[in-house]
Amino acid sequence: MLNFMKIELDNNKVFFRDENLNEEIHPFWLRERVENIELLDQKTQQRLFDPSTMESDVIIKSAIIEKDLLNITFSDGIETKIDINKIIREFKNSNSISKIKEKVKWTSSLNDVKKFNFHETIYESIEMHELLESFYKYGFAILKNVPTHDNYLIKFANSVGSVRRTNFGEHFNVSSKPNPNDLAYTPLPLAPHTDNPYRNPVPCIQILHCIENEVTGGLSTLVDGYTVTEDLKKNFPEYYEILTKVKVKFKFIDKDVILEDWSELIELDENKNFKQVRFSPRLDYVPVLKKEELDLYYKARKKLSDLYNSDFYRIEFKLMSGDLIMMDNYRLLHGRTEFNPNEGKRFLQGCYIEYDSTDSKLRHLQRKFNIN
Ligand SMILES: O=C(O)CCC(=O)C(=O)O
Ligand SMILES: [Fe+2]
Repeated sequence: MLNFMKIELDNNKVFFRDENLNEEIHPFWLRERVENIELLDQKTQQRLFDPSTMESDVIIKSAIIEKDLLNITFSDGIETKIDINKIIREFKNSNSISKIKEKVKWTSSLNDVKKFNFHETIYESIEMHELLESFYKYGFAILKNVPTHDNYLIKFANSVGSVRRTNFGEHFNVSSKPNPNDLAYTPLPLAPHTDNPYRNPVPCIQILHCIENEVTGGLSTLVDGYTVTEDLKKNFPEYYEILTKVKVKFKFIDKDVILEDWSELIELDENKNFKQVRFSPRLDYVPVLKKEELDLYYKARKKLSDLYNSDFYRIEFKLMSGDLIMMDNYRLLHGRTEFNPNEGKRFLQGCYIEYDSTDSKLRHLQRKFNIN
């Protein structure tokens, strides 16, 4: 698509053109993008002038195109060369990683997801790019042989993003303990859920690192909330409709905190596309709606729960000591099967990171390895 678009000149005016489009580019829009050494700090790529203080009535005195460069002289005397591909990319509003981030739907038959092997220099390697690419495709990635000493999880998390601290701490220790403030800290089974739906914003990515696992149960489970959402939309449109409309309250309490947030179980973006799922039936409270509406809501939530809990969508695997899993908490649901703590230790460490720094890491690796 990008290739068909052209920048053309007409009477000292600059146009975006393709077979359906003939749009003049505002001269000031171009003037804001000058990259001359005295106007743009070459290291930071930040402007050394402030366009918000300037009049926007600048015009183009002369313009020519030479290969991929647009040479312009503006009426305020500034002469510049602007990379045409850069402006076309901006016009298309193309995000450098949006293609990589396209989701691949999966169900229990998923079996070809590559697992990665940790080494000390992985963070700046092409493998890390591959890992993040796979993470965005499937919503999770597994790395083996990650050091299990000294909360290494935090070093990992801060090397691919930055840790989002919560009331559970910078990281949390998942093991069966006395007086737990969350069912995660018991040997009970955990049905597929998303974490921290009561937080605003909800932490984007959860990392779980297995330190020890000596029990036969305690298998990790994952479900692709994106696949389930799309299937629900196709097969049960009425249920999809109400679950994307009704906001419910999610609430977490312990002796120090009362966290609350309201959201739909399936949240859509401004284009009505999938944005995020939240599901944690231990913590959700639907408001008092009309009885008929609630009737539909409860049926819809039951269907959603049946789908999330069905064998058809769930993968199950055992995390071994050193295994680290990164999961998209806006897309995937995770859980675990029951285990018997008398069989031995099961100890995971967990933390959260945000998308922005992980996106940044992906762009950085893309630039470093010249990947388009
Ligand atoms: O024990 C597990 O495998 C997962 C526990 C859990 O859901 C969590 O830590 O968020
Ligand atoms: Fe969880």
